[in-house]
Amino acid sequence: MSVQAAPEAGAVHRAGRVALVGRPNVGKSTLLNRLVGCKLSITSGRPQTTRQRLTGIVTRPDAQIVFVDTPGYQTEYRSALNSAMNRGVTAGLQDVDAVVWLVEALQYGERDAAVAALLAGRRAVILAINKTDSVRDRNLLLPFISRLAGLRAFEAIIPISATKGWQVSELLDVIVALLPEGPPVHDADDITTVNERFLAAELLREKLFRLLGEELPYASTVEIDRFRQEGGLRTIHASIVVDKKSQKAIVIGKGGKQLKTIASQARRDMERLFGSKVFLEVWVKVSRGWAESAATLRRMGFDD
Ligand SMILES: Nc1nc2c(ncn2[C@@H]2O[C@H](COP(=O)(O)OP(=O)(O)OP(=O)(O)O)[C@@H](O)[C@H]2O)c(=O)[nH]1
Ligand SMILES: [Mg+2]
Repeated sequence: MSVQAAPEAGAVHRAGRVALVGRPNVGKSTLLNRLVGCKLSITSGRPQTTRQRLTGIVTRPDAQIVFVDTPGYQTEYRSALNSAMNRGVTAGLQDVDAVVWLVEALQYGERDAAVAALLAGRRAVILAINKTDSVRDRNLLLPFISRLAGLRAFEAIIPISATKGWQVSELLDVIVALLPEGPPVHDADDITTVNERFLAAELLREKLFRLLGEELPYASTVEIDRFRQEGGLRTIHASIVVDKKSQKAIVIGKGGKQLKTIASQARRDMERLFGSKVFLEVWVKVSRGWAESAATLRRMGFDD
């Protein structure tokens, strides 16, 4: 935890909410983690990893920013879950002071254009061109930026790399300048407004996205059945919920090996984030059609 310098007397302090939006897989959650300085939001090489909004708080002497990581905006509706995820993007755009729209360097397509349409008429939009570290021919970057600059008005266009941290502090400075003056709302040590129960479910869900193949991550979710904190130990009972019996067998793996790997990697992440020992028990449950069930989605916290 960093020690915050006391604000100078008479110095301007800014505070506000800022949404991170973009098509799936552009690096919104990676950027949120980079901004906050710890692994808070789950990430994977697969699209649609983030399903529900999550906040990350950045506090510095002159500003406090609440970043809202949103699900990747989708143009295909495959299930009630997908629709709920898109509603989450729209809800995430409400009551924000600025928006950071992420696109991937040299990769502007139809799904990005759908995000542009979503942002039509909005002010205080910053364009962050991410993954510039993977651009081999740097000469291609400038024409790409010029092309995007013609799309709409931007407060700034900043090429960044969320994984390398390139130009992220410059991005932060531009964001801060757009925020209204106001006092900090959260404690300097707070890094999020979501609870640990949600974070624990997410860290376990990340392992499904990272360790399981093909459709399985999309056919599964995680529910926390028990979350207890006693002194320096958190006891967490979680269920991985899948759609079919055959999927349950894959998650468990031969002799339970796969499930063991999933659980131990998730536990390590939880211990790092919570700064305590974690006792994690994981079950696998079959719940047919969970991604289509409004009641199940509501129970999972899709409240919009
Ligand atoms: N090379 C490179 N890869 C990146 C960068 N930022 C993110 N990635 C990778 O892109 C993939 C997607 O990152 P996420 O942060 O999960 O993307 P997201 O936009 O949150 O995705 P959804 O939640 O699915 O919408 C991961 O494999 C990241 O490691 C970057 O700056 N450079
Ligand atoms: Mg994400």
